[in-house]
Order: sequence, then structure tokens, then C-alpha cells
Amino acid sequence: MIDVATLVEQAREGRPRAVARLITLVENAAPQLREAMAALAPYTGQAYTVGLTGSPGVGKSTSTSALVSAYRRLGKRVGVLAVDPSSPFSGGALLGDRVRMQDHATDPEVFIRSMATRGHLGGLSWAAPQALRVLDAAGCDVILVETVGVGQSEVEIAAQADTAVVLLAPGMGDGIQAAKAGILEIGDVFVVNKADRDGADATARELNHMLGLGEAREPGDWRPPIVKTVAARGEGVDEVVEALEKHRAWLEEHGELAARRRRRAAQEIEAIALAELRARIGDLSGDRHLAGLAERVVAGELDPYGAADALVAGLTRG
Ligand SMILES: Nc1nc2c(ncn2[C@@H]2O[C@H](COP(=O)(O)OP(=O)(O)OP(=O)(O)O)[C@@H](O)[C@H]2O)c(=O)[nH]1
Ligand SMILES: [Mg+2]
Repeated sequence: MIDVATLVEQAREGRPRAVARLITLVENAAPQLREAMAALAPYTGQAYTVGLTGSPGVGKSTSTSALVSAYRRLGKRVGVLAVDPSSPFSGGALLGDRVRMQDHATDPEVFIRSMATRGHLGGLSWAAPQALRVLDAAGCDVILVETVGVGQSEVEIAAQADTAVVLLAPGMGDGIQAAKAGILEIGDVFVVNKADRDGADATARELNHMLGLGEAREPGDWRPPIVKTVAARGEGVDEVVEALEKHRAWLEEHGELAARRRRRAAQEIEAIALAELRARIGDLSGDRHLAGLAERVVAGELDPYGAADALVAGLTRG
């Protein structure tokens, strides 16, 4: 039996096993999760979260690992959450990511977790914020969240961070791809990785053009910087950290940090509520109330909207 209070206590002391077990509760949507979240709540709100997203293979994990090193040099405790929506392996990092992250494997001030969310009720939008809360309460100063930039909910995870980093690479037709996936809009900081390859300058120029960065903006508006990196060699990574810190300062100065966090909490509440409603509706498949409503709709005594209203009213009362 898991003693949630003990787990939370140990996680707050930064004990990796407790952190891992709490995230497993999230992953499994375990019944103890409610209690865990209630116990963690007072200790959250300290961590600065950075979402990293971009096409497969653009260098997200390599960049994340390099950013971990950079933040460690600054003495920060760092959390990494690699959200893998398709992985059937619960709690298991992808082998490639493991290799890339192994520099940090023995560092007690780094928490790395890959999270599978396939088949989750409410999926990513529900699970990722809960895992972030665990890392936050564990005293992480910075949390890096890697999600692959395909699919709306994956992009949303990055967009919900305090700062969203969108990565591109030369070649690959990345700029166009990114625009299609709708990830350019969410970028607070842009990284053109693999700058050791031909075409990095062209990609940066194209991006600059597509974002309209040359155009006039309102004074005080945030102008997303474009940073070129060779993540594999750690080049340009300090500049990325600098851009992140600038964005964070801008957020604070403009009251945007609090606003973003309120928006994120609202989305989180909505996702949990929807998952809850969905679960209750799922339970209704053999429900007499629903069967009765269906009968009346078939008989023409009730229209489907009225029936749905009656159903929802019944759910929210329960
Ligand atoms: N030439 C070059 N290769 C790089 C650079 N950064 C990463 N790579 C390589 O690109 C490949 C993909 O890197 P990852 O960091 O795994 O990319 P990713 O975006 O995390 O990939 P997924 O998680 O599979 O979407 C690896 O073989 C890296 O070694 C770079 O700056 N230059
Ligand atoms: Mg990766």
C-alpha cells in the first residue's frame, strides 16, 4: 500500500524514488492521485516551466540535455518531463532519450522522467500538468517539458508552459511543416538547431519573415528571438538560456506570468472536469435514465437536446 503522505514528504525532500512514484500515480490515474495532489498543492508555483516542441528528430532531447547542463552550471535544480503520447511503455524513457540524458543520470539535482499517456482519459491535457506539479513540489527551479510537435494536444502542452520554445532545423522543410502544425504561433523563443548544417541562416531568415518579426510592434510587446544552436556540441545553448531568462523577466514585468498560470490552471480544471464527466457518461452505458431518455427521443416525445440537458443535469447532481 502506498502511503501518500510519506511519498509527498519524501518528494519534497527531493528523493527521486518518491518523485518517480508520484508521477507513476499520475500516469496510471491512480485513485490515490487526488490525495497526492491535495498534499502537493501548497508547495507548487515555484518552478519556471519551459516547453520545447518541434518536428521529430529536430533535436529536442539533445537541446533539453544541453539546457539541463546549462542550468546545472547556474546551480539550479532541474526537472525534465518528456511526454510521449504514443509510447505503450509505462514509465520507460525511450532508449535514445535515455542515452542523451545519461550525462545527468547520477546528478541528484536533476529529475528526468518520460511519461506515457496513451489511452489516458483526457490524455495529455490532463496528465502533463499533474506531473509538472510533482516536479514543482520536489523543488525544481526549472522544468523542461519535451513534446513532439505533431498533434494539437502535444503542441498545447508546450504552449501551456511559462515559456514555449519552438525548434526547427535546416533542410527538412521545417518552416513550412511547423506552420502547418500551428506551432509557430506558440513560440516565445525560436531555436534553429543543427546550425552546423547548410541552410541554417536561410531557415532563420524564412522564420523571421514568416513571423513578421521585421514588422513594427507595440512598444513593450515581446519579440520572439531566433537563436541558432548546435545542440549536439552545446553551442548557442547559453544564448538560449539568456533568451529564456529575458522572456521570463518580460512575463513578470507585464503581469503575464500570473496570467499565463491562471489560464493554465483553468485549462487544467476543465480537463479534469471533462475527464470526470466522461467517466460518468461511460458508466451510463447501461443506465436506466439514459435508456429512458433514448426511448422518449425515439418516440418523438423529447428532442435530443432536451434529453442531453436532462442527462447532464443528472450527472452534475450526482
Ligand atoms: N548535426 C547535428 N545533429 C544534431 C544536432 N542536435 C541533435 N542532432 C542529432 O539529431 C538526431 C535527433 O536528435 P534528438 O535530440 O533525439 O531529436 P528529438 O527532436 O528529441 O527527436 P524525437 O524525440 O524523436 O522527436 C540525433 O541523432 C542527434 O544526435 C546538431 O546540432 N547538429
Ligand atoms: Mg526526443
